[in-house]
Amino acid sequence: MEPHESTCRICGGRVREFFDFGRQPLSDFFPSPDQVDEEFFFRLAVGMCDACTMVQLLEEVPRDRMFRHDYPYHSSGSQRMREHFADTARSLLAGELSGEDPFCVEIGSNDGVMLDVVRQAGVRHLGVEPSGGVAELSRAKGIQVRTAFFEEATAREIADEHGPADVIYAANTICHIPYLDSVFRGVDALLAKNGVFVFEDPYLGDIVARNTFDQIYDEHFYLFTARSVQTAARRFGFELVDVERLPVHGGEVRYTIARSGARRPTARVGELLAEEALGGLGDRGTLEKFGIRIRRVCDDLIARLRELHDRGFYVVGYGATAKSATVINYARIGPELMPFVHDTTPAKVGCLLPGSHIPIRSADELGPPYPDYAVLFAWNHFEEIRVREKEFTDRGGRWILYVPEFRVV
Ligand code: DWN
Ligand code: SAH
Ligand code: ZN
Repeated sequence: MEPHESTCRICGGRVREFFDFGRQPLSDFFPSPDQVDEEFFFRLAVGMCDACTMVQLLEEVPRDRMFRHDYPYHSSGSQRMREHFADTARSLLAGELSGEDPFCVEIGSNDGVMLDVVRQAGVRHLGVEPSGGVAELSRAKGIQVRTAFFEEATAREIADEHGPADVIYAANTICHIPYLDSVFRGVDALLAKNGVFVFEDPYLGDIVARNTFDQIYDEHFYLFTARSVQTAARRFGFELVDVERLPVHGGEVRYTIARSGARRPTARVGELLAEEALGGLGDRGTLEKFGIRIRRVCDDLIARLRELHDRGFYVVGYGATAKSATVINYARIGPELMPFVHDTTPAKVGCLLPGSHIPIRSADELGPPYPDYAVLFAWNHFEEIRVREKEFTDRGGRWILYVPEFRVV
C-alpha cells in the first residue's frame, strides 16, 4: 500500500488521503506539568474511500488511550447543549418512546445530559459509557449506566439482560468509533424489530462549507454524509430513513436508521442526497480544494498572531476544546504567542494544552485586566460565550475567529 493510503474500515476499499495535519497529540489529554512525558502522538491524516465515499482518518488511535477514567469533556458544560439534549429527550419521549414500557439505550452518554430527562420521565434506559469518570457522574444522578465500549459483545449482553431497545441513540459518538461494523452488528442484536438507531455527528457538508477543519482530530474518526451513512447502513441490513440538520457544533446531521424494509424513508433523505451530489461532496476534487483552504487559514492565523504579538498586543485563547489541538499544533501556535487559554472546565484548569503546552487558566481569570484579543477555539459556543464574557468586549477586548476565515469581531 502507498504511504498515503489505507483500507476502508467499512467496505475494505482504498482510502486515499486528502489532507495531512502531521504529528498530533491526543486532543483530550491535558497533561499536568509533570505529565508532559506521557503524551501520545500519532499522524493525523484524513482521506476518502474510493468505493463507498466514507471520509475517515488513516491512522487509528487505540480507544483506551482516548476514553479513560479521566476523560475531561463534560457534555453539560454548555447551556445550549443542555437545552439541545433536553429537547432531544422530550421529542424521543413523545415519539419513539411513547409505546408500552419502552427501552432507550444511549451510546456515549457521558455525564448523562440527555438520559437524565429520560430517567425523570420514568422510562427504562441504559447509558453505555467507557469513560469511567463521566459515567460515575451520571450514575450519581440516578441514571443507569454501564461502563463499557459499545460493540457487538456489549450489545448482546444488554439484549440478554434487558430485552430489545426501542431507541438506540448516540450524539457525537458514532463518528468516534472506527469499528463501525461491530457497532452495526450490535445494533442488529439489540434493536427491536421496528426500533430506530438515531445518531448525530458533525456533518461533512457543513465542515467543508464552513471550513471547520478543526472538527478533524483523533476522536473524530469518521466525517459522515447521508451518502456514506446510507451505504454503510445497507451493508449491515439497515436503511437510512430520515435525516435532520442540526445547528449545534457548527452543523450536524441526525441520522435515523431502521431495519431494511421496516420503514419508508422520508423525502428529506433524497433531498439531502441530491444536495450532496450537487455540491460534489463525494468528489476528491472538493476535498482537495478544502485542503488548500485549511492550509491557507492556518498560515493566515499564525501570521496575524505574530503580527499582533510584534505590535505589542496581548492575545489569549478561549476554550480548551479538543478541536483546538488540531489548529494549534498544525499552525504551531505556542505559549510565546499565546501565553494562556481560558476555559470553564475545572478538570482542565491548571493543566496544559496537548502538544503546545500552553497553560490553561480558568475563564474567571480572563480579566480584569482583560487581554486585547481572545482567539475563540470554542467557536461553536460563540453566542453563549459572548454573553458570559460580555465584560471582556465592553472593556474593548475583541474576539478572533478563524473559521471560516480569520476575522476580528
Ligand atoms: O465530539 C466531541 C464533542 C461533543 O465534545 C468530543 N470528541 C469532545 C468535545 O469536543 P470539544 O472539546 O471541541 O467540545 P466543545 O463543546 O466545543 O468544548 C467547549 C469547551 O469550552 C469546553 O472545554 C468548555 C469550554 N467553555 C468555556 O470555557 N466557556 C464552554 C462554554 C459554553 C463557556 O462559556
Ligand atoms: N454524547 C455526548 C458525549 C460526546 S463525547 C455529547 O454529545 O456531548 C464522546 C463520548 O463517547 C465520550 O464520552 C466517550 O467516552 C464515548 N465513547 C467513545 N467510544 C465509545 C464506545 N465505543 N461506546 C460508547 N461510548 C463511547
Ligand atoms: Zn469504503
